[in-house]
Amino acid sequence: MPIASFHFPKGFLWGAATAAHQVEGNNNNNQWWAWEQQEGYIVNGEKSGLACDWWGGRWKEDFDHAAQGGQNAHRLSVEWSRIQPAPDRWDEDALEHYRQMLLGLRERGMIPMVTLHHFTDPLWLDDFGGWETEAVVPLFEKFTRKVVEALKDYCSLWCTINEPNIYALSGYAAGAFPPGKKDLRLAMRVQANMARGHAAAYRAIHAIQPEARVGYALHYRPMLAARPGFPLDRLERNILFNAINMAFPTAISTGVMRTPLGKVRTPEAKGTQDYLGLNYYSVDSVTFDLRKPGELFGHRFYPQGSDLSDTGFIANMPEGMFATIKWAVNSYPGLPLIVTENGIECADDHIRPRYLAQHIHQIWRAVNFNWPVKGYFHWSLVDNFEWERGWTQRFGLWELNIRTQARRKRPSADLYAEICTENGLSSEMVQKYCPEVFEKLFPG
Ligand code: IFM
Repeated sequence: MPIASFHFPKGFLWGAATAAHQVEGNNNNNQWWAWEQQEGYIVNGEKSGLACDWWGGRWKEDFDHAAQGGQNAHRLSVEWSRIQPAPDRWDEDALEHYRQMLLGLRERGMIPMVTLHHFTDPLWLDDFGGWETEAVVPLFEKFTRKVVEALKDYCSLWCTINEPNIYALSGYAAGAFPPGKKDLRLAMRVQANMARGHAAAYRAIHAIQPEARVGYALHYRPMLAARPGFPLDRLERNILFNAINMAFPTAISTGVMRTPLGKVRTPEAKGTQDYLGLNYYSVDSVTFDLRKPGELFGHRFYPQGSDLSDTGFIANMPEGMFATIKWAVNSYPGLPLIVTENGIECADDHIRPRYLAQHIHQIWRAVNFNWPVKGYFHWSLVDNFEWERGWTQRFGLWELNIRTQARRKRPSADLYAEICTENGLSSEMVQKYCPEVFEKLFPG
């Protein structure tokens, strides 16, 4: 058996990612909570409820687990509706709560990365149109200023908006997220306003904290034409690829958002990124499908025989991680990259160890080309509320019993702890946790 290891550069960030609404519990003043109370939107009618009870203090236990597992960073988000419960009111206690959490990370030797917007909006914002109008831009900037002033002593790594493409497309084109609209033109307008909000936040953060590093997290989906010899599949692949992956990044890099419905000017957004956050999960196969006008005539699926997660939501396709990083390097030469999310849902942990090892291996390949990947945040630290899929998806390194709030460590948590502690992945680890992929990673 070869004895080898894939080492990462000194100072590489190893952590997990979480989001306020998914872990805090009782976040009852935002649009997602309201959506959950209505019938028919969430699988099995499930609700976020107490979530992982972080607001009740259980973040301490979870941060202990992360720190004991060798993680040196953690990505979390703050909840706008807690901090600004009404347009004319700030909740200083909520800000103090977040200060304690960031201090808690620092005390445990972990660098905080704070996301300002992760899918949720205060109800008051939602009431007058959320991100549908440009009026949101100064409001988001004001919120950002308040948060950064309050937390700047503990955090200098900021993510303005998580997955603006998913927020806009799921809420305004597919209708699976609130407000459940199906209007592609509106989805593009929402994304443009998010680019403007991001730009305003970027400048506000730098004005308060010149040394800050500010970016956003893009959900990037590599795509393949299902039948490469069939021109309509190739065309469709390009249409969906551009619609899903490219609108927001073009707004930020060029100041012009390129969408399937035309261009939108966002000049203020040009150049507003100090790093790019990449959320990578899987690769889609695409066919042209006349029956799907609402999805721009495209059907996305995983090919037969894919290594699928419990509910088929994610296929283990590690080469897509390398492709994602390569796309970012080619698109934005020299821009630092952070893998801000990557993970798989699996309650009994039979697939996660190989998913983890194979994806870390692909990141190592990228790092070996001297590509500037600075960190990796696993989604997620502990099972949490998975939006329209409720509690049916278990993404945690740690299992959560929703009824008792008890946590139980999955074997993947031990594997990830060894990776974080060693700053690399070794053949012994693969042999111990996922021998089934040993030959793939260490060909004899
Ligand atoms: O849980 C989500 C997260 O909120 C955003 N990125 C994808 C994750 C898994 O679906």
